[in-house]
Amino acid sequence: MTDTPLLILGAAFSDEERDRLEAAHSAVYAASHDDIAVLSEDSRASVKALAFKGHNPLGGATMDLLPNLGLIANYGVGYDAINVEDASVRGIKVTNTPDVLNDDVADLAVGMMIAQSRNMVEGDAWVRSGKWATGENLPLNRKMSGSTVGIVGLGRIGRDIADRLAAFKMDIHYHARSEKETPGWTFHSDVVSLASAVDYLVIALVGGKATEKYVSREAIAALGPRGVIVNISRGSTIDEEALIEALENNTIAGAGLDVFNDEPKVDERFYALDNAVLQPHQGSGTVETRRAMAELQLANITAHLSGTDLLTPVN
Ligand code: 8YV
Repeated sequence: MTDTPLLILGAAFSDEERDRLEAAHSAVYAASHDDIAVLSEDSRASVKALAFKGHNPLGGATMDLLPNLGLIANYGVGYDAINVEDASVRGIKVTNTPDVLNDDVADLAVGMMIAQSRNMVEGDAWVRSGKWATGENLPLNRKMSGSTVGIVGLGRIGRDIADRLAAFKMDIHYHARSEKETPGWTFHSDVVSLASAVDYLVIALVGGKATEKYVSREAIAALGPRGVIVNISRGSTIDEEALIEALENNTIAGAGLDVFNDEPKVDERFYALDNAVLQPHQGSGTVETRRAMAELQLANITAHLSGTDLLTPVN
């Protein structure tokens, strides 16, 4: 009888992350659903917990290969890749890694806003190309401090972004399911109204079906020619076709984007846009935070396997 209570699923795991999980629990690794399907019945039956990383969909068909699975521990706060409903009906718990990444994601959102407004990408190239040395100055750009920002989704990460921007003396507007206790900040019950009131629109929504194209073509149009869109959530939360068109036609001023539909195969039209700062979904990508996420994932797995309370359950 095999005794490998942990299945590590996802090619996204680094060697170090896999080693740490394997050092804590006897484990078997699979890059994908198909790799699980070819494991012996005995091996599949011994799996009680699954460590998941990545954005490939994980649904009931995979869960059904593992008859004794009790936990799916996600590496990441967003768990839109996991079909939680399928897990719940099978009595499988799901956990994620909230909070430990808020600072990094909020930092990157603000960093992209400044980089876009102050034309930092071109500024860097300007110095390196020697243009500055020959006396040519970078064209003047745009002041960010003191302007108006709209946060779409005032959850934990949205809140951390807003707190940072308040220190930049920005006028904070937001849209959320309900009005929050945030004196001085302006609530909007819909995204179009929010977009029409602000210079910067920062998307901090959860992913998944319910928020698909939540920032619509109409909202992008409402932002207007001085508008800058920043997205650190999921590519799916905005109408990407409308966003590309708006950036190409300069009907908005620019964007700072860490997430895309179909990433990492980013729509190639983005490559030509000099009004957009593009990042490779690296919001949580610091050594410190990725370590904290890995530790929280492992702590949930250990809790499940030792029969104690899960730290961060989502169902
Ligand atoms: C990913 C993220 O988890 O936490 C999230 O929701 O999007 C990221 O931190 C990370 O890219 C690993 O897949």
